[in-house]
Amino acid sequence: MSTIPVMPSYTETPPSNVPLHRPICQQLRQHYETVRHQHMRDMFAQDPQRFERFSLQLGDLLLDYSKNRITAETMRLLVKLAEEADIAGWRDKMFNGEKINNTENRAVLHVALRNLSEHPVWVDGVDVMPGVRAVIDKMAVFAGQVREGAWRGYSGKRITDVVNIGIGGSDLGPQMVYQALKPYRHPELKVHFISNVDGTHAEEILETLDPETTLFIISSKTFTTQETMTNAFYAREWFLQHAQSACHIARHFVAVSTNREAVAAFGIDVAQMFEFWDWVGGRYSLWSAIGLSIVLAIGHEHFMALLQGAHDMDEHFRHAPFAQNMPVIMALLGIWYNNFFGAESQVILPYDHYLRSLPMYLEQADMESNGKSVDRNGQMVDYATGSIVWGASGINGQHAFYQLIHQGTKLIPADFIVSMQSHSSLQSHHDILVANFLAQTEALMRGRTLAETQSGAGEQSYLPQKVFAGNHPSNALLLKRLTPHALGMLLAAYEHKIFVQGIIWNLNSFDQWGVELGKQLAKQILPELSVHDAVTTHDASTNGLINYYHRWRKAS
Ligand code: G6Q
Repeated sequence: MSTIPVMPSYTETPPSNVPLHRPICQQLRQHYETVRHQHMRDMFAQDPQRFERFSLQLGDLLLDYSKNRITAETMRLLVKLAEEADIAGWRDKMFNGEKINNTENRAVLHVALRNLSEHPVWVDGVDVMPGVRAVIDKMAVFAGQVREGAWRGYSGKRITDVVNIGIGGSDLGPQMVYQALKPYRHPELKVHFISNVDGTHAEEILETLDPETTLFIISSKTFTTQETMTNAFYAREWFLQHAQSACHIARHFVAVSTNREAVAAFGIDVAQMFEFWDWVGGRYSLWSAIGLSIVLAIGHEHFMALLQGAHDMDEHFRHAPFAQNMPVIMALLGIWYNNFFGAESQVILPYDHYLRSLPMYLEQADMESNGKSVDRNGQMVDYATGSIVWGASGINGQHAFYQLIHQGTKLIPADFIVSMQSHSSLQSHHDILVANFLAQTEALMRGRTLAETQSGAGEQSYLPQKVFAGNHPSNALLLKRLTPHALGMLLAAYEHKIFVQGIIWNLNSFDQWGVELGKQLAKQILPELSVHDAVTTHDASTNGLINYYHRWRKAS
């Protein structure tokens, strides 16, 4: 039974490096006191095997975590922390379909969506795998027809454009994967994504499209999300203005949802609905029918390779010992900085143009999952939980925000994600890209001492400004090539990293009550925007802003 949490006073400094209450944390804290004074430059000098010791290769994915402020003892203690938190037990509960999302009484089974083994997965005594396979088959058949031109628009023309209308988890994943796997796309089928309820988003996209050759996917788990439904109704209206008859909707609108009734009420035949289930969380749903736009773009076989990559990572996560377990290691390093060094954020730096949306995707995956201050038992936590996750294309960031990572006052652990082989034929461009990634991780780790600065060719003035302390931690995640399989592995590694951290922090990573309040208030405020009289029912600021909007709304 949950108890009412004691609300924290936000005038106090929020928890940053308050230790976790696990027995091993006492030792970890003592250990931290020695490690915090050590410089990675010296650690590398003392141990020529450091790269071999602290790197892990899994298929076409290499994790080098040697440029972290850790020793062998750090990893030993952190692995004990994972054991004490019973990561293995919770992991098994997840894979076995137990309802670990306690506040919504749901299983958490995105892993079942990519379970390419023969093993059943049970939820409430029912094996979910036949249903999962049936939807994959249905997507394959439909996507095949559209891609081959067998599925035609109402006037007989082939489909050239697909528009995914969805938001949050029903948008960010498919959009990121569509961008990442550009080289695998069908040459004559473009996918567009409408998420924003700012009307310019829908207008800008639709004005470039021909209703006779456009297919809409309305992607919404609930089929009630205000932004998505507003855009979906607008798209239907736009389409009907041209097509004139509602009987043509069947060739141009399909739905991805768990809500049959709402899909039917919208006017889409449920035979054209691609189903998924309440045990798939929105931000974990790209592997489900929410990935329909991906299947249309890259085809069934490449989609299966994406699932296979994720499944391979799932198997690794399930079976590898913690000390050689990629997601577990990534999670423990995050805990080390978050809960012992007091780091507040983590930066994601892809060195691959096609992965430029990955930071945004991981922002949601991580922060919506672990951005919580009440634990799974309803108690207020007194330690730091989810990090602020941010980032952008690494090479562009070098010319923008890296200054703060190198010489600011914050400790910001970085994940560098790099493809060894480019999809571009411009090898010399790629060499420059890789050289920059290497230079940055080396510079972050080594820094530049006063002596090195003095002996440099540059001016001898302003030496304090030119010295770099270094000792900034980073991981390097190297993909041999950005293929569907490698992308599947990478994304699943991050998902499990988030899971492990959530367990260590004793959180339910799979609910998101924090997003509900804003949604409810927006629904209350909406009718107030079009009334004639001044609004007085809110606080002075909100009233003032609503009434200011009234003025300009009338004027426009
Ligand atoms: C994800 C979140 C959220 C959700 C969107 C869209 O985990 O719950 O981002 O995906 O709010 O919801 P619908 O798919 O129900 O429209």
